[in-house]
Amino acid sequence: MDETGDDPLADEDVYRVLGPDGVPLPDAAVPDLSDETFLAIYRDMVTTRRFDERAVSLQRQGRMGTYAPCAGQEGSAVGSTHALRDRDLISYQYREHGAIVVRDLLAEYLPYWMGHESGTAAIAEGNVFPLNIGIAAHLPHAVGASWAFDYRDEDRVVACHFGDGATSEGDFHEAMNFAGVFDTPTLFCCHNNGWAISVPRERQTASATFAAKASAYGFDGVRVDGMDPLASYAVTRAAAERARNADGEGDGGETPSDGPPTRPTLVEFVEYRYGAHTTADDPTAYRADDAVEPWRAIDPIDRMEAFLRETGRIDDEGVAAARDRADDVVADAIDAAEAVEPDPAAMFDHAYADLPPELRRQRDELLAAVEEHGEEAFDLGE
Ligand SMILES: Cc1ncc(C[n+]2csc(CCOP(=O)(O)OP(=O)(O)O)c2C)c(N)n1
Ligand SMILES: [Mg+2]
Repeated sequence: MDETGDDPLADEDVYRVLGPDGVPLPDAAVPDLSDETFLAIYRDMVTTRRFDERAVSLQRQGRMGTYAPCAGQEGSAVGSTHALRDRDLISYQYREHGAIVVRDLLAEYLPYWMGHESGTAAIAEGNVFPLNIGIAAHLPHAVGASWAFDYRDEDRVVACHFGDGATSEGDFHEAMNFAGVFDTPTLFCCHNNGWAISVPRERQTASATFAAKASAYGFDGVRVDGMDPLASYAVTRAAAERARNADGEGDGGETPSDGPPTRPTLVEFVEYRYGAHTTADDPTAYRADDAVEPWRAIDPIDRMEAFLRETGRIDDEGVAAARDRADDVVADAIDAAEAVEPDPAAMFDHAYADLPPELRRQRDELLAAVEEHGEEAFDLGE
């Protein structure tokens, strides 16, 4: 499919549950979920969208650093995370904020984007690895973590999120190969949003699809509409079941699998990034303004809302309540993040167990200057 083209629904090999108008497609298997779970998926997407709007605004006001917007990609992040168990581990790139919303970790996470290391430590408590900016560098670690779960006979899987651009990195291929050979319980969640900054999907790979790459490593690849939260849920759920240790006995991680069914899966979420790559990017430099419109027409939140209305699960009041709730959750997270008192010396804390002499010198110099001039002089307090 031409993901940057006019018709996002043209490809028939993409798994979907909801049509563009939110009505389930003929013969679609709507996941058998409770009303509460359907509503939670909707609410979490609404909260993710609100978070995204506020985060961009905070950056523009100088209250936050560079930020990677996720509008358009809520369906895949939220739908897939609802398909996991709480003890399953999430490892992600930097745009799948919806996973954090589902895990209810916004307040803990936001400080990261404001430059505080505490943001990454806290989310680990919720089984989320720190986000990763070095493209694809987290994939071998995610496979290693899933291998460890298998080795210890823990019934846990790892959902590892990354972009289409990440598939061109060596780390992607090393991780995929290892996962295939050792049958690790890994879900490779590739977010094909059409772009890697200014590089379009057509320049990223000559493969027909990203999902097709899985066959080179001996396991399944599947394409799913990432702007359809229910399809994203269903595909991730099936992949997670395939990854789980069905007989409760790990293979000890020492021997390659002795045949099908293989356990890892590569899931290609076909979707689109509505906004800029980051707040430091200007997409008008490389893509037409109206390229986004066909994708907005299949917006994940609109489709889910239409589905919930159609099936009598939500009405105007319920929609207003979800939006009010999102405003509150995000406002509380921002208040909490802005209340964090940064310790200027903490920036030296996390790279080395023993600080090298030159960094020790810089740390001492900083502390002496803060002592002499006060924190206000460095704009560290507010
Ligand atoms: C190893 C490495 N090389 C280059 C970069 C610069 N960089 C940051 S984001 C990005 C594009 C990644 O695209 P994709 O994986 O499709 O993710 P998306 O941003 O579209 O979500 C690049 C090349 C980086 N962060 N790390
Ligand atoms: Mg991309």
